[in-house]
Amino acid sequence: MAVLRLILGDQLSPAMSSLTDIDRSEDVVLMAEVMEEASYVGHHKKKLAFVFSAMRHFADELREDGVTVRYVALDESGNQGSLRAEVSRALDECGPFDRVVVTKPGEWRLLSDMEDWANLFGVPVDLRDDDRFIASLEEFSDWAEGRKQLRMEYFYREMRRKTGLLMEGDDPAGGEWNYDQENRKRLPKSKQTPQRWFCEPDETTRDVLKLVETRFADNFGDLRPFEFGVTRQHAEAARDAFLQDILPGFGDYQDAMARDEPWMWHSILSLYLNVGLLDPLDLCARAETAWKAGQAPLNAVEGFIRQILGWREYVRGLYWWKGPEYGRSNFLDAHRPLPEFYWTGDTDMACLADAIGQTIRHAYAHHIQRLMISGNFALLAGLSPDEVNDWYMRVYADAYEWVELPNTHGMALFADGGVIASKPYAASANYINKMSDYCGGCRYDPKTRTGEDSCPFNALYWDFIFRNEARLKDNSRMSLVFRNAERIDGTEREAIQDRAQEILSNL
Ligand code: FAD
Ligand code: DLZ
Ligand code: SF4
Repeated sequence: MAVLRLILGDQLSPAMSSLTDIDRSEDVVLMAEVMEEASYVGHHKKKLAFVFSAMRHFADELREDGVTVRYVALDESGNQGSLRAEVSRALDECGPFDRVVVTKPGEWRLLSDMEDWANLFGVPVDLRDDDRFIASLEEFSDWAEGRKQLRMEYFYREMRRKTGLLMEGDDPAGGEWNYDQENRKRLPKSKQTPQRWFCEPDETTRDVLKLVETRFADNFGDLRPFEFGVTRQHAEAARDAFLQDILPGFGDYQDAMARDEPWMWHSILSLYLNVGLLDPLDLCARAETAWKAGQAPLNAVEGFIRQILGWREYVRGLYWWKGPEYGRSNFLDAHRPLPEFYWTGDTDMACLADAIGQTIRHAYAHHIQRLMISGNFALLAGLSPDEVNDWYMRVYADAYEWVELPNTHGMALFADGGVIASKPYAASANYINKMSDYCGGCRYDPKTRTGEDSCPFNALYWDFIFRNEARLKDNSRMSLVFRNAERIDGTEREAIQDRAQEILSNL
């Protein structure tokens, strides 16, 4: 008998486990734009347009391949508003079906809902593993089980061995596993950033833009200009342009930031990877080929592959391994509400204004901006992890909880007490000044920590260290910081704390 197969908005790949055994003569694929998914967080307008348009194009791709697709658009009359209710309606209206097949979603929220569907509908629901990742969840838990520390670097080495990527026999290519020391250059004044691949909206995207404009007018962010690709061909064109022109500089400027330079040498491919328009292993293999062909240096290619084969796989494994409780910890007891400028970019702090401004415009900030600007400020100011997680879920086009939560909760906020990071990524203006040109044009002085012109990151940094001494003192990686803190005499300490209080109360 026929099977109803549900495809979610971030499952846009013909190789989904839910499609492998499809019978084109009788099965139906259901895809539905629903308010529940569009509003469980208030997504950036560009993310909504990207997901809906990519879903519509993927439905066409399946139809061209002979698949029967039932596509429910958001503004279609009769839209039931949730995936659950749309599955129920499809069972009634297009059946009979002897079962529902779906690949597991990328969030605990939706997975626990789906686990009730068989009872609710009275038909078996086959929830299949998502095998678009390089490591299975079993492989991750086998690796993680019993370990005292879950450092990404060791997981990454396992992944290199498993895939053979950048390996010479049993050894890493070039003799080192990690070339990060070579990847910390500041952007020289004379250096031009490369041109990027962007795309004009087609008719389908134009319809979606009108829909988002009317139905989500109050959501965060600018909708236009809308320049993301929305099909597999687009994603592949963006990938090829990156591999050819930009990958060679990826390593050198991986940690650099510059005003009005949102992209630097980053790939802008996470949104395509996360919805299934690109395959992570294939992308890594293509980067390796570029190195073998002499088109990109090893430090760039290793750095890029590590982000995908290492970080992306690691955070996904960790999200599922730690369970739904992971996001509830608050190790640093941080409760301050998110300041208004996170929504508007309206602040005199030039680094934050730049990172948040481009987030509003592009639904994008690169990793160092997310970690060391908006994330670092949230950490130092003791912002509530719930509010910060919610912000990161709302503002980026690539945000899905399996990848957002470990990065924000664990890496940026240290709210998990050190599951992911061996110490908090706390930094003063010194780091930002070293890695960017932000401070040059800022109203604040990056060199001072007290006084009304002193950079807020400085007083907040030391206040963070003083305030969290009891929690962090036993961390051996913090010992140098605490030795430096001891050298700050009582009067100076008081002045720093007063300045921090002043900044915090003006937030
Ligand atoms: P590049 O710098 O070109 O990196 C190449 C690819 O590696 C990315 O496309 C991405 O797939 C992967 N990658 C790189 N770093 C990470 C990482 N730390 N974790 C997982 N994958 C990584 N990434 C998301 O995809 N979605 C999120 O919601 C998200 N939230 C984040 C929140 C915070 C606080 C931080 C610090 C990082 C977050 N990241 C998230 C990771 C990273 O910042 C983005 O993947 C990256 O900025 C996307 O831009 P890009 O494609 O140009 O990446
Ligand atoms: C992100 C998103 C949005 C905005 N809308 C839809 C939708 O209308 N229908 C759908 O099937 N999926 C959507 N998605 C993606 C889901 O939210 C995503 O599958 C889950 O969060 C699990 O990762
Ligand atoms: Fe940011 Fe401080 Fe530098 Fe201004 S001085 S750009 S606030 S780090």
